[in-house]
Amino acid sequence: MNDELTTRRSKFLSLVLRHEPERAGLRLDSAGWVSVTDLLAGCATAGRPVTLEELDHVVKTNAKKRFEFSADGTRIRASQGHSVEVELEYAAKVPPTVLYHGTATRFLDSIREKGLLKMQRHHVHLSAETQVTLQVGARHGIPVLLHVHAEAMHQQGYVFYQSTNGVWLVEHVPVEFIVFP
Ligand code: HQG
Repeated sequence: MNDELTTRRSKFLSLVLRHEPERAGLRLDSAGWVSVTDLLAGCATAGRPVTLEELDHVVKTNAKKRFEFSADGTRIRASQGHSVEVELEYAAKVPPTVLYHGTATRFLDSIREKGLLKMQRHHVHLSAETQVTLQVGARHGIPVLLHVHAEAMHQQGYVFYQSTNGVWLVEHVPVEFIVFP
């Protein structure tokens, strides 16, 4: 499968597994899983057919590891990034001292006022590295990297989770824990 087709498949899977499962006639279970068989059938019905081999390829090669199979391989879900109601059941985890958030300069005034908000997602997304994080910011405008004092937040009782694909998740980052450039 060429890169363009893989990206197209991945985008439709993101749409179905995170935001609009009904587009493929599906319902996610409470932890975001759907049966692989139902997904393939649903994609075909939606006019976006995908084979099991293609699905495997997308799951394996996706740079951000957006999707995961269940241990027995019969179910699939998005690892994070949902707008539909799901409980991903990640265990709370102690974060490193500093985590990063990539955003756009045009949001800075609002972030200085309200801290980092989860917006349409279930959590604020943070990362332990800076490269991809800047690209995440660049999706929204001129990118800017914020440092978050995650360990200090943890010590004050904020609960952090880490998704299967390594993204750190937290409900809210109050402004006093953010270092602006
Ligand atoms: C900003 C990608 C104004 C926030 C990535 C961000 C990530 C505020 C935008 C994942 C704000 C929300 C998430 C405030 C936060 N005022 N703006 N108080 N607080 N914002 O897309 O973090 O490709 O929902 O800085 O890898 O950009 O989906 O979040 O710019 O992990 O797999 O509001 O998306 O993964 O935008 O990206 P998003 P994000 P996927």
